[in-house]
Amino acid sequence: MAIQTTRGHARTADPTISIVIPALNEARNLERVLPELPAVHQVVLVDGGSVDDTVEVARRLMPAVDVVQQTRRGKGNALVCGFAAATGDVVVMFDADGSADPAEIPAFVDALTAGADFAKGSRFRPGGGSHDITRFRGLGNRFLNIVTNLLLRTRYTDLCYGYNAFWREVLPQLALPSHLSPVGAGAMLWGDGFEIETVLNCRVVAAGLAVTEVPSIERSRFFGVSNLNAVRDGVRVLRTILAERRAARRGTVVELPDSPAGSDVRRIGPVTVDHQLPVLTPCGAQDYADALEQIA
Ligand SMILES: Nc1nc2c(ncn2[C@@H]2O[C@H](COP(=O)(O)OP(=O)(O)O)[C@@H](O)[C@H]2O)c(=O)[nH]1
Ligand SMILES: [Mg+2]
Repeated sequence: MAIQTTRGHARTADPTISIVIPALNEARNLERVLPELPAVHQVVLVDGGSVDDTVEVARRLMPAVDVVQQTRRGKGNALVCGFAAATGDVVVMFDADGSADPAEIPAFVDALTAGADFAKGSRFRPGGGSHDITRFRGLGNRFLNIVTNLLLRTRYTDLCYGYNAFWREVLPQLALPSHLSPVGAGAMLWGDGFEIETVLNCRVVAAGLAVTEVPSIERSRFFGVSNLNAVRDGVRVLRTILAERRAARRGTVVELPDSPAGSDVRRIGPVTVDHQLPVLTPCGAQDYADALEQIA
């Protein structure tokens, strides 16, 4: 059955699904995570040059898995590489460490078939939660979330969360940094790091896409420790919000009425997306101070 979206596209009510899994040294976790996954059209594992058996474990447990080597550094670049390899109607962003519960995948897909372009996981909506986030990261996330909502006039409840799903056809509208763009050894482009989630959240709004938040309970990582550095990556996220807002302001922001009560869909657009975001240079306390000054 085809469902008609507000944008006029015919979308299937029974989409094929690509699960994209960024993984950096997650062999032990994949031993548990991969067997939990439902049967889907495609699973893409994006390896970040792991020095453990991440790739071997994935191939052994899931012979049909598509393994992709990322082209630069960082989770964002890994995801972009995975998106480029995805062939399903719907892409599900799925962490390799056990924190994403595969039982929630149908809720994300339901949100998309119900009309959303982007189904955004939220640990802070009723029904959501987290067994993984630290108090410090929780506070930082809340602060960044408030800044985003103020500057971009959004109503997100969980800015920095990696469990999301979207119709693959919206990817061109997000103008993510190409997986093919060359940079110097070890360098990163804007969006290559953990700020990718913020880039996505800002760009779906700038592109006027329909977003539905899906309550999600984040489980604890099974083994190992997070690759995220709360201060360094928090600063990257803050800089991202400011840059994305500058880009969005160059376009015309038209706020359309909210969707029917309860559906939690909001549209803002049309806004042009800035394709000229700078290469992200290393940043420290001074950048943080500068960024705060810009907000003030
Ligand atoms: N390929 C790849 N995966 C990464 C990279 N950084 C993080 N990941 C993966 O992204 C997911 C989330 O990372 P994690 O370290 O758990 O961060 P957290 O969930 O924000 O604490 C995990 O599956 C990681 O293995 C990277 O640079 N490359
Ligand atoms: Mg994690």
